[in-house]
Amino acid sequence: MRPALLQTGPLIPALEDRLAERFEVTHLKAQGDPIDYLRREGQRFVAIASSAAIGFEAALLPHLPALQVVSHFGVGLDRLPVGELKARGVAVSSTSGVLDQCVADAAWALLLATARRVTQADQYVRSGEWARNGLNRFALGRRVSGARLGVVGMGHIGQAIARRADGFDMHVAYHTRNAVAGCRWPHVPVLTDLARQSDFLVVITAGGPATRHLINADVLAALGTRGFLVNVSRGSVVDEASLLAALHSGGIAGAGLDVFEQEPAINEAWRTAPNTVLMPHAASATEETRQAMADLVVDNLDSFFATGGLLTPL
Ligand code: 8YV
Repeated sequence: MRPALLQTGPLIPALEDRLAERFEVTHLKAQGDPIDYLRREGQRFVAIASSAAIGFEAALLPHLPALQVVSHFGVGLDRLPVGELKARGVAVSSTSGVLDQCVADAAWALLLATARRVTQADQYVRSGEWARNGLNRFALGRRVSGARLGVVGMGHIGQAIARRADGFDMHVAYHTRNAVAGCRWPHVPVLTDLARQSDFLVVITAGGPATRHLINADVLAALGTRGFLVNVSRGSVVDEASLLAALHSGGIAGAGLDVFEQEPAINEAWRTAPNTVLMPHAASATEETRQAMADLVVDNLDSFFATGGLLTPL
């Protein structure tokens, strides 16, 4: 009999197919109240396939006494009860390493699109305004090459974002709680100082309680009227009310956002927010990276059940 695996949210079809070849898969979301369901059936499950967007609550764990392994689709751990899983001796893997480059690319897509007003330019052409009024009515963008880039968070993705700035002859600095050993860019211990000295502030720090509203009104004021914010980390890291206020008042120049405090039903106010480019939490959503993530979720499970070890453990 195939081992029982609990899937906590939707995954890409290619991954669901491969899981179904190996496991007897149950979709938790289709079972009504999750605790009621797990009270009855939870003792069967030896594995979980979770995803960074959905995750699951620590309250499920007492009802999963046979759980041995969690293979997580994504790198964000803010919706995963990692401490409780470890305390129960459950092995946990993420898709660390395979999505860094595409998330870094997406940060740059947002940065460039925001500074050079790509979505507004597209609309200017499509609407016929260009033909009617020429280019003079199209508000000028801002120069990226040679500008100052501040990176908040300097893990693998932060470093991939910073490396790309070499091609734009930019001046890079970063903020983390502690300086990252061996990092070639200057560390700025106080976030408002980094914001003050940045034209573009890109946020790629972990989510969770420790970073909640790290980007607040003070940081946005320090970034200033000519500064742009890009967030490819977690919506919780940015105080959206302060960001919306700063965008409407011209307190900052613009923002490129892949993530929001509420997803996918984002605050309605974003629909009319000026100088913003929005993405649907899709920074890692390329064919290549999603395939690599899917493969790694399965390969981690295969490895665990063959050897007891994971390929990319937490
Ligand atoms: C996930 C992400 O792909 O890895 C993460 O933490 O946020 C994304 O890369 C997305 O959440 C799908 O679950």
